[in-house]
Amino acid sequence: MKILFLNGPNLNLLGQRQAEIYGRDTLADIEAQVRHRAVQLGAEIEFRQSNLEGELVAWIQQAKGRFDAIVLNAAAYTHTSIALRDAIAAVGVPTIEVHLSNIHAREDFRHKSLIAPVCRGQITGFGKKSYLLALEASVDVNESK
Ligand code: CA2
Repeated sequence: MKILFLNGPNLNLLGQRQAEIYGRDTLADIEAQVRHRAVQLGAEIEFRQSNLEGELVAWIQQAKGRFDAIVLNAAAYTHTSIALRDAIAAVGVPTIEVHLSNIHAREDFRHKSLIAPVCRGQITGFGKKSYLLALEASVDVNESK
């Protein structure tokens, strides 16, 4: 089973600023923890980050036939991107929306996720654990296919 982890804009800054919201781990730290758990679950993962909406769209399109699930932290594009939503809907690869912070407990503009309706589910608010929960969910989604 192959799972693609995609991370959107500014997540490359994790661990440097706003630790009170997003925690002290860098994205590389989170990747290492996801990788460790993936080995235990017998899953193969690929982990990517981009600040560009079009690059994220291209990666989602290319996931068809190559990955069994996508875990997507679209960051700010969560709240704005019809392009990401259309790409997720078009490829039909089960996609799990993930967030470090609880988007529903923050500013009003973060409450709305444009991608949620085309995702299998949303995991939000558990810090780096959100990624580990999303990994487990991806494996479950594929095992119950
Ligand atoms: O909680 C999440 O995971 C978010 O997807 C993070 C996004 C935010 O726009 C979403 O509403 C919720 C922001 C990622 C930016 O991360 C930074 C990390 C350190 C310093 C500055 C930004």
